[in-house]
Amino acid sequence: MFCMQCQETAKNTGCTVKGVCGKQADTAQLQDLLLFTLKGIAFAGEHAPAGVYEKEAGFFTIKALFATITNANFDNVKLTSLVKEALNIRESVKAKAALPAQTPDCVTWTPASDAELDAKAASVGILLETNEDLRSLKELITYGLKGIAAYAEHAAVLGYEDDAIYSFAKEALAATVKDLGMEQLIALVMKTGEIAVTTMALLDKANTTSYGSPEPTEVNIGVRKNPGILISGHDLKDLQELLEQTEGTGVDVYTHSEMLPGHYYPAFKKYSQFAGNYGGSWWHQDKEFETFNGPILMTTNCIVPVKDSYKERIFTTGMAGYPGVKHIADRAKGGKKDFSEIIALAKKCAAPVELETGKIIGGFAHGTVLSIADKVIEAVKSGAVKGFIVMAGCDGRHKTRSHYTEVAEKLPEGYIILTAGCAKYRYNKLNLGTIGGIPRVLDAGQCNDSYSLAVIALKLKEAFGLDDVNKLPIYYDVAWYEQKAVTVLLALLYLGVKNIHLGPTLPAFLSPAVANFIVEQFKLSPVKEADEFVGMLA
Ligand code: FSO
Ligand code: SF4
Repeated sequence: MFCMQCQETAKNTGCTVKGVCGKQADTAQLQDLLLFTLKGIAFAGEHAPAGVYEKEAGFFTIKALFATITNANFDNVKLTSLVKEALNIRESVKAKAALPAQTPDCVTWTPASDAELDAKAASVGILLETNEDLRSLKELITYGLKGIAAYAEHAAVLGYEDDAIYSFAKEALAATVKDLGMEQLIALVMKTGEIAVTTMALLDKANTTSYGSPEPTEVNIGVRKNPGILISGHDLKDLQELLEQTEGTGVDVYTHSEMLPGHYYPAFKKYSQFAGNYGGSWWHQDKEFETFNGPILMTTNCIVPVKDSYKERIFTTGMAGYPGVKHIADRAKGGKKDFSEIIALAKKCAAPVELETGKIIGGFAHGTVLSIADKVIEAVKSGAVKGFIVMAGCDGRHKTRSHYTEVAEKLPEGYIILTAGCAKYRYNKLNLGTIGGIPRVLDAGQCNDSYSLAVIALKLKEAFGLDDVNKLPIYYDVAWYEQKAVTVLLALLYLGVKNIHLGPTLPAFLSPAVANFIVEQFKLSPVKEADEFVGMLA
């Protein structure tokens, strides 16, 4: 195996024996094989009439890509079945395509037996591309596309799809098996950023149309006395159906990590059993799932290797999967998922152990912030607010991530943090106070709600009559971990944001030449020491 797609990759170079995330070599290779087959579908799709790829093959592709995101699916049985389904879809697309005489291996390779799957899986990894700069750009596009896929899948579940996203998946995946040069690939990197914006906007529309605009909300971080179900991940439709099905059962529902922003949506506030948020960011789950005592539902990625102590009470659903862990089946067309097994199990469990008490506040997506735009602009003009620091993105285990806590603790007077994603857990319980009634940590929501932060910046640019978003007093100190953060980063670059500080390390998949290009073009820089960063503001 060779995988370097996340920030925690071994020695900041690549995982070669087993993933730092817990992914076994055979699982990593099956994910490589899945990507390989998806490229075959895309290449064939480019030679088929318009519309053959879009919708069915496109939707399958985004689901399959989602399964390959860091910490999403560790289940070889599921990955193998996705590979087989991909091969069938490829054949049906090929049947409608006029293929050129020369086609890449991914278009023609057909296994005679399951044993051939494993052999092939070991030979189609990312090192197949031997030029490190071309590989770097192809992986940058692929990882950006994986995040786009996850966000597009969430939107699609709520009934919002855009064929342009599927067409882009086709273009991007097919490009990785063509003989393209640096310039063409760089153009495709920028297009990845453009489609990332399109996709995050679509998901924003899907979420806010379905559940209302997030509003400022205090979320309890203590516990009640009832047994509870803990829901994690990003899928709001799963949250909706779990809340509907737990009503009146005596079982409470708590959010974990990236599901915290579920509390900000008006539609979920009517559920009295929606009790609060339990614990911190994703990587604390091995301890927090133990003390939670009740069942846990993982709706998307960020599963850490499951411990025996809670293996019997953790469930996956959607594209998440883990060997030996029960999986809640997809909804039948027009139907709902059935969470009755989880609810029945919860009733037999003890209430969660209290980890902390108090409240955290969030719900400052673009709707809320722009509704108080006058107040914000006034505060900037009067000097009460000197600037904003975007500290969005992911959390992770790296020790140097304490940087983000340190920056928050040392935040000079007059500065406000804008956040989204699980990076916020590094400082969202610090009680940093308010400025003229505006909290000093404004949490827009999940990592995809970084879109909200971009909308806020663009609107402020307009309100201040500026011609460049970089002239605003907004500083970017972004943390990344997995591929959705790559998507968010490419979206910000596409929107023209410069001078982003990225940490805790620059991606291993950027070759020196590609890293140089991005640094020069976008003035991106590695994270600074907290004192240096804060000193730059004061
Ligand atoms: Fe965090 Fe995980 Fe949202 Fe990511 S939970 S790390 S960018 O999956 O998705 O922010
Ligand atoms: Fe390593 Fe990250 Fe890949 Fe897991 S996802 S194998 S930790 S690079």
